[in-house]
Amino acid sequence: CRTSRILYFFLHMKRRGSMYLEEETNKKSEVISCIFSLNEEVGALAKALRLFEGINLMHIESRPSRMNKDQYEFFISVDPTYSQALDEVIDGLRTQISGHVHELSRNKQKDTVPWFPNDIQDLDRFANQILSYGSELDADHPGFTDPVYRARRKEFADIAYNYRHGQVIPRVDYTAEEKATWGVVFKELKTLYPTHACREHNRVFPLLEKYCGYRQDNVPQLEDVSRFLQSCTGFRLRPVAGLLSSRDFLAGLAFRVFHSTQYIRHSSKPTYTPEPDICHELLGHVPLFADPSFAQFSQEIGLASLGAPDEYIEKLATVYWFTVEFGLCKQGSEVKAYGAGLLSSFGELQYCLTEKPKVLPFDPEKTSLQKYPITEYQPVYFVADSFEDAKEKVRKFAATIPKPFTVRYNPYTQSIEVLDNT
Ligand code: HBI
Ligand code: NLE
Ligand code: FE
Repeated sequence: CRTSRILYFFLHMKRRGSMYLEEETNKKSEVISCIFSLNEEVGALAKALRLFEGINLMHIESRPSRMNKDQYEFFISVDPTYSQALDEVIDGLRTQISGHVHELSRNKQKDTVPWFPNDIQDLDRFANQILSYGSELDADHPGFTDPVYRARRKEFADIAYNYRHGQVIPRVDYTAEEKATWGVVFKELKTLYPTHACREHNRVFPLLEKYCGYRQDNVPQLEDVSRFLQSCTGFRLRPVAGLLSSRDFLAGLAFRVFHSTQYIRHSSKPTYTPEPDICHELLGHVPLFADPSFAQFSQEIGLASLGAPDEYIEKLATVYWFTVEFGLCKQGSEVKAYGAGLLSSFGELQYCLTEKPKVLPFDPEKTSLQKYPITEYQPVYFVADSFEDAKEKVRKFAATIPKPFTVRYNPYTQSIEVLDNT
């Protein structure tokens, strides 16, 4: 419908504006706009524009109306300091000029919709928005006092900073020490997967060994894995220097893009690290992104996050944490791990299926409020009945997020379509 095209256009406007101005993500739009239509009557536009005298117009654009071919539509943006005066203009347009007037961006809710990527290439803008800067490790990190490790992390950070969508992910020659760390993690986890991992993970793992170089003595390359994933579910990897904000990270999933670290954990502590690293991404996440049902589940969390208010981003991030990162799942009469944080930690994978942690049924409404530690084993896990069931529940939860529009992903154009709800 017309309104959805208009809103779509409007959101694109904001995006372009913010690209040039380097605005904060959550900054309100800088202009207020309206669209009005006029009959094809000589002098109608001049008459209408007279109403704008004394107002700072910032943009005007015309187009033939698609609804009525005798009409033209005019899109106008004004400097927000003239907000009051625009009320009068709109009144005047409605009463003195016969056209239809549609106000944009005066609705408070629409005005504060946080920016989100509309196109897969927009993800390039996240590259330098890393939370705890790539090589700036926290003081309690095992690599903090190791200058060699820190310098190496900087090399990986530079690959990620310079990466642009569509490029081949640079290959890395892992050092003997790095390969040894991978080897320990790989070997220990492989003995646990048959009994502890969900069946989807176990189904994909042999394919990764066959096609992507998953071996104890080889660290697989992101590019090879990304190509494999694209052929399974359309998911792809892009290198990232470290942690992104929840908002940015979740937005990637809407495009079936997974931001993957490329560095490896410090060799002093191979069986558990609080940070994502290549072991976590390749052994924990990748096998499940190759599963169609799980891929869709992940993308839906991503789509739900686009334009959501901050408090809902936090809730969605928590849902993500207790599913994609630390989820347990019923399979037949057993409970198995499908969360990547479990599938990449030899220690926690064993621990999570013992009697020690508390286990609750997955229910997004409640799960989204659960507090959790990020540097130690989880005290609480949530069990889903199945991916399909989890997806249905997250879908219902997502519908409660207040947004003045709905989104869907167009895989042909790799962009987000925005549909107005009002
Ligand atoms: N950033 N690079 C990266 N990798 C993650 O796994 C990740 C992230 N940012 C936030 C995040 N995970 C989660 O804690 C959720 O907030 C989405
Ligand atoms: N604790 C996990 C591991 O050691 O592989 C990483 C979790 C990242 C969120
Ligand atoms: Fe992860």
